[in-house]
Amino acid sequence: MAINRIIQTLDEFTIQQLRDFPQATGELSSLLRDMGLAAKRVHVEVNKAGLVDILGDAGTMNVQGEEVKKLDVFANNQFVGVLRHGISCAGIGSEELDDIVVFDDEISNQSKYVCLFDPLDGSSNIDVNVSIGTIFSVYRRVSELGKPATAADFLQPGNMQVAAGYMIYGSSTMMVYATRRGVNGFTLDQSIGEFTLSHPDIKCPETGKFYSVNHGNFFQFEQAVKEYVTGCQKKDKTTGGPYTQRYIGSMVADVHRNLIKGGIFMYPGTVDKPNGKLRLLYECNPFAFIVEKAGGKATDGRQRILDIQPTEVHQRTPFFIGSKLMMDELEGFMTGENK
Ligand code: P6P
Repeated sequence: MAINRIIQTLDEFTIQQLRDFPQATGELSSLLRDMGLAAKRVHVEVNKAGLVDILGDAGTMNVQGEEVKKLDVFANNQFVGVLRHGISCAGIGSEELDDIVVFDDEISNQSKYVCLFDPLDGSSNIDVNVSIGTIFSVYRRVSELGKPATAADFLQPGNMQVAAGYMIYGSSTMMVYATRRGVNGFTLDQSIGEFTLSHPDIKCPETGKFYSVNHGNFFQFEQAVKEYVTGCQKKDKTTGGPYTQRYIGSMVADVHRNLIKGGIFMYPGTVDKPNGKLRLLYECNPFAFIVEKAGGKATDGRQRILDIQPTEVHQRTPFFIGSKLMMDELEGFMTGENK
């Protein structure tokens, strides 16, 4: 029996979206395709990383006589490059760069969007072959088209995102992104070099069995967080515990698993780092947008992540994200109801 399996590539999918929204200019679709192109280039290098001895370590020359860059610098250059030379982005903010980069050329100044990204999150895991990822966030500019982008374009609350996504470079390479129309996942088919739709209309299960947190920080958490984390480990009327603890130490891998299978990921504030470790603009906001579009929730422990008004590009926030019912359980502890 012939298998009628229509393989839709990322390009075909984004163009199809345009057919459904004739009034769209195509700039956002073009930006998403640009991100996919950069991700394919990063995929190639990340998958060679285990062969560093052949390529030479970062800072040395490879067989082509090119300087071998640290992979996160390489990844950053790929994403900056495709966006700078595209038609859809007026500027970027990156975890790798101290300040925003305004492209300020005639075409870019006419572009409607700006983009923030962490080009290679978890890169310290590369040399032990743990999945890593790219995380990105897209905003419509608030500054005047035709002129250079401004800082205000980048310091918008997460609820103003028009799209957000991530790539995970793991057992397979995937690109998952959300727009106001929902969340879709694409897996890189290396036989044709294209991202193909593999996870249409992703929904986060209302509850799950996984809780993800770095237990090494437990005694630094505030009391309510300690009580919730303890509640995750036992049969307790206030949680659906005992849950299974899964924490890879690579945010994209941990959040991706919990998005698909259900669960909660936490990076709480600690005594040493009251605002936690994770960055609001290019780590927490994108994932909060994606998980909320999939039916989950994301807070800083007290307020919705997407409602936080940013004040600077690299600011950090405590971060709790995942299945709705598990997030509601946590909220019960944070408000004192689940005493
Ligand atoms: P810790 C990776 O360095 C990262 O930014 C996230 O990907 C990950 O979730 C977190 O840090 C892990 O931090 O302190 O638990 O090692």
